[in-house]
Amino acid sequence: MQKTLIILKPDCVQRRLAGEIIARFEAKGLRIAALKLIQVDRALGEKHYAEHAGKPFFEGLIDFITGGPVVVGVLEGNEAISVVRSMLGATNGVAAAPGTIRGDFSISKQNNLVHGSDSPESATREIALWFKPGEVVDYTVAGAQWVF
Ligand code: RTP
Ligand code: MG
Repeated sequence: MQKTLIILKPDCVQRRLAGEIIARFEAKGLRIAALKLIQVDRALGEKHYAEHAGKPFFEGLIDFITGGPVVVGVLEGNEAISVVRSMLGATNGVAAAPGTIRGDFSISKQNNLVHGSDSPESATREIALWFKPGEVVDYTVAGAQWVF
C-alpha cells in the first residue's frame, strides 16, 4: 500500500467542502491514515511549496495557504499517489475535466481546493513535514479484501 499527503486548502475548508471531498477519496477505496485541522504558518507553507520559491505566484500562494485553516491528511491505498492526482484533475480548475474534484468544484488556478503529493519522493518528504511519526497510524481495516 502506498501513502500520499493531501491538503484540503483554505478555500475547501471555508466552502465547507472538506467532508464531501474526503468522502470521494474514501468511496474510491483510499483509507485515512492521519487527519488534522491546522492553521499553517508562513514557514511551513514556504517549506511545503519550496519548489515554487521565486516564481511570480509564490508570495500569493503562501498568502493563500496561510489564509485560513487547512485539513491535512495521509491517505493510503493501491497506487494512492497517482490515484489522488488523477482524482484532483488539472491544476487550473478552469481546465480540469468535469468529474475530477477541481473540475467539479473549482474555477480558479490558485484556489483549487486540494493538494496531493506528486511523486513517492514528494509524499515521503511531505508526510514527514506535516506529521510526527506517531500521528500516522498503521491499522487493519475489516473488509479490505473487497476494496483491493
Ligand atoms: P498542488 O501542489 O497544490 O497539489 O498543485 P499542483 O501540483 O497541481 O500544481 P503546482 O504547479 O504544484 O502549483 C502549486 C499550487 O500553486 C497554485 N498556483 N498558482 N497563480 C498561478 O499561476 C498559480 N500556479 C499555481 C495552485 O494553488 C497550485 O495548486
Ligand atoms: Mg504541486
